[in-house]
Amino acid sequence: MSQSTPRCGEDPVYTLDDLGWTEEHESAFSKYTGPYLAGRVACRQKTVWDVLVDGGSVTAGISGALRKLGRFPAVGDFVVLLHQPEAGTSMIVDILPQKTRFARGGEGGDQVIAANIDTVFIVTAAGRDLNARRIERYLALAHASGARPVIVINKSDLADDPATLAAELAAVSPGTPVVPISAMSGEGVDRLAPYLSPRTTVALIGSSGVGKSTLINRLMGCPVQETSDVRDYDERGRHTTTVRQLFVLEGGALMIDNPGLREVGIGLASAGIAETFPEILELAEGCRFSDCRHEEEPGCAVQAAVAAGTLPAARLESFQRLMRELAFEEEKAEIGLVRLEKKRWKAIGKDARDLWKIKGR
Ligand SMILES: Nc1nc2c(ncn2[C@@H]2O[C@H](COP(=O)(O)OP(=O)(O)OP(=O)(O)O)[C@@H](O)[C@H]2O)c(=O)[nH]1
Ligand SMILES: [Mg+2]
Ligand SMILES: [Zn+2]
Repeated sequence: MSQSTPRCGEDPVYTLDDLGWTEEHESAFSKYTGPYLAGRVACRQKTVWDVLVDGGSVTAGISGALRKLGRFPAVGDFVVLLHQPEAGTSMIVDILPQKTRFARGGEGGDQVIAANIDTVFIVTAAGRDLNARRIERYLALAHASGARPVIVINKSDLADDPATLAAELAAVSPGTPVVPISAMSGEGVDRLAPYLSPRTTVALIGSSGVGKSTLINRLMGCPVQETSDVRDYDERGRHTTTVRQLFVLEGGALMIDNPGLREVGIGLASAGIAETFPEILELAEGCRFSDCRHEEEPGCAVQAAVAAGTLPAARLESFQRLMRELAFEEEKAEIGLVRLEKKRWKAIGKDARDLWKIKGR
């Protein structure tokens, strides 16, 4: 038994029903007879999955067949486990049909990063984070996933007039609920109740530092997630949460905390960079190396623009600072994704527009 989904006090004990199991899952699972268990993925750590099962949780690997097919279970997936208690191990052998999925594009096609989400809380914070264009992109992502979006304006305690902020955002997203709250003080959090009925799954997305984990802690009724303060000089977060994880809230809803920006956010972050530094990305098309970091590489068109005085050096510095923060050890891979994700966002944006047309907006 693992400690994957902590709850204050005793170890959690849930039934499959508590975890959102439905008749569809039951019928898909009915073909398995023998030493099989059903469960829901709470957390993935590279090659090991924490799976909540009836009455506890297990840590499991995946079968060679799934691996070969590139079918890696995502947080929120309902899975079939081959339970081998004598060996003390469990192995995921199947993924049950998904109701919704969050995916990001990649060379090998879509990679599912979270599954079976009913509602997405797009969490933003009063202050610097609040950005209508970013929210539009999060909305497009939510629409593409099949989940229903709700915009949560956190840190409303810091706003002079939270109602005006809410009205502004309501204007960019007709039809999407906008709920100002303070996760810290608890003010307004009860207005989230309509989206938190037992057994429904909510995912939190939003930039680092907006208070996603603080909200989880409040809704859990005790601290399960680490949080840390934002940086004074630009109000950005410190990427405190590093793995995606599903929690069962006090009220019975299931909630997935996500790392801000850096992971779910690869796409979001990259799109944010594309939006914030369009002239640098355009210049970068002229660099000799496609993974040019615009430092000391030969044939760098961005450095050339700085030298020619057409690009302020300070712009390049802030671009590089942001890229360094995003990149960590996966630096090159992630920078390579910028272009890829830019394309993908265009595609998602189009899908979302089509959707809105269908709905007559
Ligand atoms: N004033 C105020 N501060 C808040 C509120 N909610 C969270 N914070 C603070 O914002 C900071 C960041 O909160 P986190 O919960 O760690 O943010 P996060 O979105 O989980 O960030 P990552 O895990 O890095 O993605 C912490 O210092 C919190 O105390 C709020 O409602 N009001
Ligand atoms: Mg967090
Ligand atoms: Zn360059």
